[in-house]
Amino acid sequence: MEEEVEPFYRELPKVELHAHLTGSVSVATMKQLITGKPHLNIKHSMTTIRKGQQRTLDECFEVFKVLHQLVDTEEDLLMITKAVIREFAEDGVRYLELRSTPRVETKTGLTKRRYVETVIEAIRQCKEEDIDIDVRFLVAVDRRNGPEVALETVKIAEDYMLSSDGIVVGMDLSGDPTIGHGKDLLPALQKARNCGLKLALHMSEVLSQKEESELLLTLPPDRIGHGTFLHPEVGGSMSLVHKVRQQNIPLELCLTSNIMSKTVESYEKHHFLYWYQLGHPCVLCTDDKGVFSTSLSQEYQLAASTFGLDQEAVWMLSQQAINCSFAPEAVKEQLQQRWAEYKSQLN
Ligand code: 6MZ
Repeated sequence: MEEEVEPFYRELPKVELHAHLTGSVSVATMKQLITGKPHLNIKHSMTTIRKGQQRTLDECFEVFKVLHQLVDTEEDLLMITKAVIREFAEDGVRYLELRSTPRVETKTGLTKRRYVETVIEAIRQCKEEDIDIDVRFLVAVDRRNGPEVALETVKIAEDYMLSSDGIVVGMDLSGDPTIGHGKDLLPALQKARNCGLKLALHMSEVLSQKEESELLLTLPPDRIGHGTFLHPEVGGSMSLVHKVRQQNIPLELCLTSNIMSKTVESYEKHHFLYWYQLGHPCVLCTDDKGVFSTSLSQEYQLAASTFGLDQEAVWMLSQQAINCSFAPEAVKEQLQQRWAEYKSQLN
Protein backbone atom coordinates (compact mmCIF):
# COMPACT_ATOMS: atom_id res chain seq x y z
CA MET A 1 0.00 0.00 0.00
CA GLU A 2 2.72 2.46 1.01
CA GLU A 3 4.59 2.14 -2.29
CA GLU A 4 1.52 3.38 -4.14
CA VAL A 5 2.04 6.86 -2.73
CA GLU A 6 3.86 9.23 -5.10
CA PRO A 7 7.04 10.85 -3.73
CA PHE A 8 5.49 14.35 -3.83
CA TYR A 9 2.94 13.44 -1.15
CA ARG A 10 5.46 11.63 1.00
CA GLU A 11 8.00 14.44 0.82
CA LEU A 12 5.41 17.15 1.42
CA PRO A 13 5.79 18.33 5.03
CA LYS A 14 2.57 17.48 6.84
CA VAL A 15 0.68 18.17 10.05
CA GLU A 16 -1.36 15.35 11.61
CA LEU A 17 -4.01 16.53 14.06
CA HIS A 18 -6.40 13.59 14.37
CA ALA A 19 -4.65 10.33 15.21
CA HIS A 20 -5.85 7.90 17.89
CA LEU A 21 -2.79 6.20 19.32
CA THR A 22 -4.05 2.61 19.50
CA GLY A 23 -5.73 2.82 16.10
CA SER A 24 -2.48 4.11 14.60
CA VAL A 25 -0.42 1.02 15.46
CA SER A 26 1.00 -0.40 12.23
CA VAL A 27 0.74 -3.95 10.90
CA ALA A 28 4.41 -4.59 11.74
CA THR A 29 4.03 -3.49 15.37
CA MET A 30 0.78 -5.38 15.69
CA LYS A 31 2.49 -8.57 14.48
CA GLN A 32 5.10 -8.10 17.17
CA LEU A 33 2.42 -7.74 19.86
CA ILE A 34 0.41 -10.71 18.58
CA THR A 35 3.49 -12.93 18.53
CA GLY A 36 4.39 -11.87 22.06
CA LYS A 37 0.94 -12.77 23.41
CA PRO A 38 -0.02 -16.09 21.79
CA HIS A 39 -2.35 -16.96 24.69
CA LEU A 40 -4.75 -14.23 23.53
CA ASN A 41 -5.30 -16.15 20.31
CA ILE A 42 -5.69 -12.98 18.26
CA LYS A 43 -5.46 -13.21 14.47
CA HIS A 44 -4.09 -10.37 12.44
CA SER A 45 -7.34 -10.04 10.50
CA MET A 46 -8.99 -8.95 13.77
CA THR A 47 -6.80 -5.85 14.08
CA THR A 48 -6.73 -4.26 10.63
CA ILE A 49 -9.22 -3.50 7.87
CA ARG A 50 -7.47 -4.00 4.57
CA LYS A 51 -7.77 -1.89 1.45
CA GLY A 52 -11.10 -2.42 -0.30
CA GLN A 53 -12.73 -3.88 2.81
CA GLN A 54 -15.39 -2.13 4.84
CA ARG A 55 -16.84 -2.54 8.30
CA THR A 56 -19.66 -0.79 10.10
CA LEU A 57 -18.65 1.74 12.73
CA ASP A 58 -19.84 -0.77 15.34
CA GLU A 59 -17.45 -3.39 14.02
CA CYS A 60 -14.62 -0.83 14.11
CA PHE A 61 -15.22 -0.35 17.82
CA GLU A 62 -14.92 -4.12 18.25
CA VAL A 63 -11.49 -3.89 16.62
CA PHE A 64 -10.39 -1.36 19.26
CA LYS A 65 -11.38 -3.77 22.01
CA VAL A 66 -9.07 -6.39 20.52
CA LEU A 67 -6.25 -3.86 20.23
CA HIS A 68 -6.64 -2.85 23.86
CA GLN A 69 -6.14 -6.47 24.90
CA LEU A 70 -2.81 -6.45 23.07
CA VAL A 71 -1.56 -3.22 24.64
CA ASP A 72 -1.91 -3.75 28.37
CA THR A 73 1.47 -2.93 29.94
CA GLU A 74 3.61 0.20 30.23
CA GLU A 75 6.24 -1.49 28.07
CA ASP A 76 3.72 -2.14 25.29
CA LEU A 77 2.47 1.41 25.49
CA LEU A 78 5.96 2.90 25.37
CA MET A 79 6.86 0.66 22.44
CA ILE A 80 3.74 1.38 20.36
CA THR A 81 3.86 5.13 21.00
CA LYS A 82 7.48 5.38 19.87
CA ALA A 83 6.78 3.22 16.82
CA VAL A 84 3.74 5.30 15.82
CA ILE A 85 5.72 8.55 16.18
CA ARG A 86 8.61 7.14 14.11
CA GLU A 87 6.22 6.01 11.37
CA PHE A 88 4.52 9.38 11.15
CA ALA A 89 7.95 11.06 10.92
CA GLU A 90 8.99 8.65 8.14
CA ASP A 91 5.82 9.61 6.29
CA GLY A 92 6.84 13.29 6.30
CA VAL A 93 4.72 14.39 9.25
CA ARG A 94 6.60 17.21 10.99
CA TYR A 95 4.01 18.10 13.62
CA LEU A 96 1.76 15.52 15.28
CA GLU A 97 -1.00 15.68 17.86
CA LEU A 98 -1.58 12.18 19.19
CA ARG A 99 -4.71 11.45 21.17
CA SER A 100 -5.33 8.52 23.49
CA THR A 101 -7.73 7.40 26.23
CA PRO A 102 -5.99 6.65 29.55
CA ARG A 103 -6.85 3.10 30.62
CA VAL A 104 -6.56 1.01 33.77
CA GLU A 105 -5.23 -2.54 33.47
CA THR A 106 -5.51 -4.10 36.90
CA LYS A 107 -3.66 -7.27 35.88
CA THR A 108 -0.52 -5.41 34.92
CA GLY A 109 -0.80 -2.48 37.34
CA LEU A 110 -1.28 0.12 34.61
CA THR A 111 -3.11 3.18 35.98
CA LYS A 112 -4.54 6.14 34.08
CA ARG A 113 -1.81 8.45 35.34
CA ARG A 114 0.95 5.96 34.45
CA TYR A 115 -0.71 5.66 31.05
CA VAL A 116 -0.42 9.40 30.45
CA GLU A 117 3.12 9.51 31.88
CA THR A 118 4.20 6.66 29.60
CA VAL A 119 2.91 8.40 26.48
CA ILE A 120 4.69 11.59 27.56
CA GLU A 121 7.87 9.57 28.20
CA ALA A 122 7.69 8.06 24.71
CA ILE A 123 7.30 11.54 23.20
CA ARG A 124 10.33 12.75 25.21
CA GLN A 125 12.44 9.77 24.17
CA CYS A 126 11.64 10.42 20.50
CA LYS A 127 12.73 14.02 20.94
CA GLU A 128 15.99 12.91 22.55
CA GLU A 129 16.54 10.53 19.65
CA ASP A 130 16.24 13.55 17.32
CA ILE A 131 13.33 12.16 15.36
CA ASP A 132 12.30 14.99 13.08
CA ILE A 133 8.79 15.60 14.39
CA ASP A 134 7.19 17.80 17.07
CA VAL A 135 4.67 15.73 19.05
CA ARG A 136 1.90 16.88 21.41
CA PHE A 137 -0.66 14.88 23.34
CA LEU A 138 -4.44 15.24 23.60
CA VAL A 139 -5.91 13.25 26.49
CA ALA A 140 -9.07 11.54 25.28
CA VAL A 141 -12.45 11.11 26.92
CA ASP A 142 -14.29 8.00 25.77
CA ARG A 143 -17.94 9.11 25.75
CA ARG A 144 -19.05 5.59 26.66
CA ASN A 145 -17.60 5.97 30.16
CA GLY A 146 -19.94 8.78 31.24
CA PRO A 147 -19.64 12.11 33.07
CA GLU A 148 -17.71 11.05 36.16
CA VAL A 149 -14.89 9.44 34.26
CA ALA A 150 -14.87 12.47 31.95
CA LEU A 151 -14.35 14.78 34.93
CA GLU A 152 -11.60 12.53 36.28
CA THR A 153 -9.90 12.57 32.87
CA VAL A 154 -10.07 16.37 32.71
CA LYS A 155 -8.32 16.56 36.09
CA ILE A 156 -5.58 14.23 34.87
CA ALA A 157 -5.18 16.24 31.66
CA GLU A 158 -5.03 19.50 33.60
CA ASP A 159 -2.31 18.18 35.92
CA TYR A 160 -0.15 17.01 33.03
CA MET A 161 -0.78 20.14 31.02
CA LEU A 162 0.91 21.97 33.89
CA SER A 163 3.80 19.54 34.33
CA SER A 164 4.65 18.16 30.88
CA ASP A 165 6.52 21.13 29.37
CA GLY A 166 3.84 21.78 26.82
CA ILE A 167 3.38 18.18 25.64
CA VAL A 168 -0.21 17.86 26.90
CA VAL A 169 -2.12 20.63 25.14
CA GLY A 170 -5.73 19.56 25.04
CA MET A 171 -8.49 17.02 25.15
CA ASP A 172 -10.37 14.88 22.70
CA LEU A 173 -13.92 13.59 22.95
CA SER A 174 -14.31 10.32 21.09
CA GLY A 175 -15.67 6.80 21.32
CA ASP A 176 -18.75 5.16 19.87
CA PRO A 177 -20.96 8.09 18.78
CA THR A 178 -24.12 6.05 19.22
CA ILE A 179 -23.51 5.68 22.96
CA GLY A 180 -24.16 8.41 25.55
CA HIS A 181 -25.08 12.05 25.04
CA GLY A 182 -22.84 15.09 24.91
CA LYS A 183 -25.07 17.00 27.31
CA ASP A 184 -23.87 14.79 30.16
CA LEU A 185 -20.27 15.52 29.28
CA LEU A 186 -20.70 19.26 28.88
CA PRO A 187 -19.68 20.17 32.48
CA ALA A 188 -16.41 18.24 32.12
CA LEU A 189 -15.66 19.80 28.74
CA GLN A 190 -16.48 23.24 30.09
CA LYS A 191 -14.10 22.66 32.96
CA ALA A 192 -11.36 21.57 30.55
CA ARG A 193 -11.86 24.72 28.53
CA ASN A 194 -11.78 26.93 31.60
CA CYS A 195 -8.45 25.55 32.72
CA GLY A 196 -6.84 26.23 29.37
CA LEU A 197 -7.02 22.84 27.67
CA LYS A 198 -7.84 22.99 23.96
CA LEU A 199 -10.82 20.95 22.79
CA ALA A 200 -10.88 18.68 19.74
CA LEU A 201 -14.30 17.05 19.76
CA HIS A 202 -15.75 14.33 17.55
CA MET A 203 -19.01 15.76 16.29
CA SER A 204 -21.79 14.59 13.98
CA GLU A 205 -19.94 11.41 13.04
CA VAL A 206 -23.38 9.85 12.72
CA LEU A 207 -26.66 11.52 11.75
CA SER A 208 -28.35 11.10 15.13
CA GLN A 209 -25.92 13.58 16.72
CA LYS A 210 -27.53 16.74 15.33
CA GLU A 211 -28.94 18.03 18.60
CA GLU A 212 -25.75 17.11 20.43
CA SER A 213 -23.69 19.06 17.90
CA GLU A 214 -25.82 22.18 18.49
CA LEU A 215 -25.04 21.84 22.17
CA LEU A 216 -21.31 21.18 21.82
CA LEU A 217 -20.96 24.18 19.53
CA THR A 218 -21.93 26.41 22.43
CA LEU A 219 -18.64 25.58 24.18
CA PRO A 220 -17.28 26.14 21.44
CA PRO A 221 -14.71 23.45 20.54
CA ASP A 222 -11.36 24.51 19.07
CA ARG A 223 -11.59 21.83 16.38
CA ILE A 224 -14.20 19.39 15.13
CA GLY A 225 -13.45 15.74 14.38
CA HIS A 226 -15.24 14.40 11.29
CA GLY A 227 -18.37 16.63 11.29
CA THR A 228 -19.73 14.25 8.68
CA PHE A 229 -23.40 15.14 9.12
CA LEU A 230 -23.21 18.86 9.86
CA HIS A 231 -24.28 20.22 6.49
CA PRO A 232 -27.88 20.16 5.21
CA GLU A 233 -27.16 18.00 2.11
CA VAL A 234 -26.71 14.98 4.40
CA GLY A 235 -29.33 15.76 7.02
CA GLY A 236 -27.51 18.40 9.09
CA SER A 237 -28.62 22.03 9.00
CA MET A 238 -27.65 25.48 7.78
CA SER A 239 -27.76 26.63 11.38
CA LEU A 240 -24.98 24.18 12.26
CA VAL A 241 -22.96 25.23 9.22
CA HIS A 242 -23.37 28.92 10.13
CA LYS A 243 -22.18 28.34 13.67
CA VAL A 244 -19.12 26.41 12.54
CA ARG A 245 -18.29 29.07 9.94
CA GLN A 246 -18.98 32.04 12.17
CA GLN A 247 -16.56 30.72 14.78
CA ASN A 248 -14.15 29.50 12.11
CA ILE A 249 -13.75 26.09 13.78
CA PRO A 250 -11.42 23.86 11.72
CA LEU A 251 -12.59 20.40 10.67
CA GLU A 252 -10.38 17.33 10.97
CA LEU A 253 -11.32 15.17 7.98
CA CYS A 254 -10.42 11.50 7.62
CA LEU A 255 -11.38 10.25 4.16
CA THR A 256 -10.38 6.59 4.27
CA SER A 257 -11.67 6.10 7.80
CA ASN A 258 -15.11 7.43 6.86
CA ILE A 259 -15.33 5.23 3.75
CA MET A 260 -14.08 2.09 5.50
CA SER A 261 -16.42 2.55 8.43
CA LYS A 262 -19.28 3.27 6.02
CA THR A 263 -20.32 6.68 7.37
CA VAL A 264 -19.59 8.19 3.93
CA GLU A 265 -20.68 6.46 0.72
CA SER A 266 -17.71 7.21 -1.54
CA TYR A 267 -14.61 9.41 -1.77
CA GLU A 268 -16.41 11.64 -4.29
CA LYS A 269 -19.24 12.24 -1.82
CA HIS A 270 -16.97 13.04 1.11
CA HIS A 271 -17.91 16.25 2.93
CA PHE A 272 -14.36 17.55 2.34
CA LEU A 273 -15.67 19.06 -0.89
CA TYR A 274 -18.55 20.92 0.75
CA TRP A 275 -16.32 22.64 3.30
CA TYR A 276 -13.32 23.10 1.01
CA GLN A 277 -15.48 24.92 -1.53
CA LEU A 278 -16.66 27.26 1.23
CA GLY A 279 -13.01 28.08 1.92
CA HIS A 280 -13.42 26.70 5.45
CA PRO A 281 -10.28 25.36 7.21
CA CYS A 282 -10.14 21.61 6.52
CA VAL A 283 -7.30 19.46 7.85
CA LEU A 284 -6.68 16.05 6.29
CA CYS A 285 -5.98 13.41 8.91
CA THR A 286 -5.66 9.63 9.21
CA ASP A 287 -7.83 8.86 12.31
CA ASP A 288 -6.49 5.30 12.77
CA LYS A 289 -3.75 4.65 10.22
CA GLY A 290 -3.19 1.09 11.45
CA VAL A 291 -6.81 -0.03 11.58
CA PHE A 292 -7.66 1.61 8.24
CA SER A 293 -4.38 0.69 6.46
CA THR A 294 -3.52 4.23 5.40
CA SER A 295 -0.92 6.98 5.85
CA LEU A 296 -1.21 10.76 5.87
CA SER A 297 0.61 11.07 2.53
CA GLN A 298 -1.89 8.62 1.10
CA GLU A 299 -4.78 10.73 2.40
CA TYR A 300 -3.32 13.81 0.67
CA GLN A 301 -2.90 11.87 -2.54
CA LEU A 302 -6.48 10.60 -2.32
CA ALA A 303 -7.87 14.10 -1.75
CA ALA A 304 -5.82 15.44 -4.66
CA SER A 305 -6.91 12.73 -7.09
CA THR A 306 -10.56 12.73 -5.98
CA PHE A 307 -11.07 16.49 -5.94
CA GLY A 308 -8.59 17.51 -8.64
CA LEU A 309 -6.16 19.49 -6.46
CA ASP A 310 -2.87 20.55 -8.03
CA GLN A 311 0.45 20.60 -6.16
CA GLU A 312 0.03 24.23 -5.12
CA ALA A 313 -3.43 23.50 -3.64
CA VAL A 314 -2.11 20.43 -1.84
CA TRP A 315 0.78 22.43 -0.36
CA MET A 316 -1.66 25.11 0.82
CA LEU A 317 -3.89 22.51 2.42
CA SER A 318 -0.95 21.14 4.35
CA GLN A 319 0.35 24.62 5.28
CA GLN A 320 -3.06 25.76 6.50
CA ALA A 321 -3.11 22.90 9.00
CA ILE A 322 -0.29 24.58 10.96
CA ASN A 323 -2.61 27.33 12.15
CA CYS A 324 -5.26 24.81 13.14
CA SER A 325 -2.85 23.07 15.50
CA PHE A 326 -2.63 23.61 19.25
CA ALA A 327 1.10 24.39 19.04
CA PRO A 328 2.46 27.52 20.72
CA GLU A 329 2.78 30.52 18.39
CA ALA A 330 6.59 30.27 18.25
CA VAL A 331 6.34 26.66 17.05
CA LYS A 332 3.76 27.62 14.44
CA GLU A 333 6.13 30.28 13.12
CA GLN A 334 8.99 27.76 12.86
CA LEU A 335 6.73 25.36 11.02
CA GLN A 336 5.60 28.12 8.66
CA GLN A 337 9.23 28.84 7.83
CA ARG A 338 9.92 25.20 7.15
CA TRP A 339 6.91 24.94 4.85
CA ALA A 340 8.02 28.09 3.00
CA GLU A 341 11.52 26.64 2.49
CA TYR A 342 10.03 23.46 1.11
CA LYS A 343 7.86 25.43 -1.30
CA SER A 344 10.77 27.45 -2.60
CA GLN A 345 12.54 24.19 -3.49
CA LEU A 346 9.45 23.04 -5.38
CA ASN A 347 9.39 25.98 -7.79
C1 6MZ B 1 -14.77 7.77 17.46
C2 6MZ B 1 -12.75 6.71 17.72
C3 6MZ B 1 -12.67 6.47 16.33
O1 6MZ B 1 -7.67 6.03 22.73
O2 6MZ B 1 -7.00 3.63 22.80
N1 6MZ B 1 -11.66 6.18 18.28
N2 6MZ B 1 -13.79 7.36 18.27
N3 6MZ B 1 -14.77 7.57 16.13
C4 6MZ B 1 -13.75 6.92 15.52
N4 6MZ B 1 -13.85 6.68 14.18
C5 6MZ B 1 -13.46 5.51 13.53
N5 6MZ B 1 -11.51 5.84 16.08
C6 6MZ B 1 -10.90 5.68 17.28
O3 6MZ B 1 -7.45 4.74 20.59
C7 6MZ B 1 -8.60 3.98 20.31
C8 6MZ B 1 -9.85 4.73 20.75
O4 6MZ B 1 -10.02 5.92 19.95
C9 6MZ B 1 -11.39 6.19 19.73
C10 6MZ B 1 -12.17 5.08 20.45
O5 6MZ B 1 -12.54 5.53 21.74
C11 6MZ B 1 -11.13 3.97 20.53
O6 6MZ B 1 -11.39 3.06 21.58
P1 6MZ B 1 -6.88 4.93 22.07
O7 6MZ B 1 -5.45 5.33 21.86
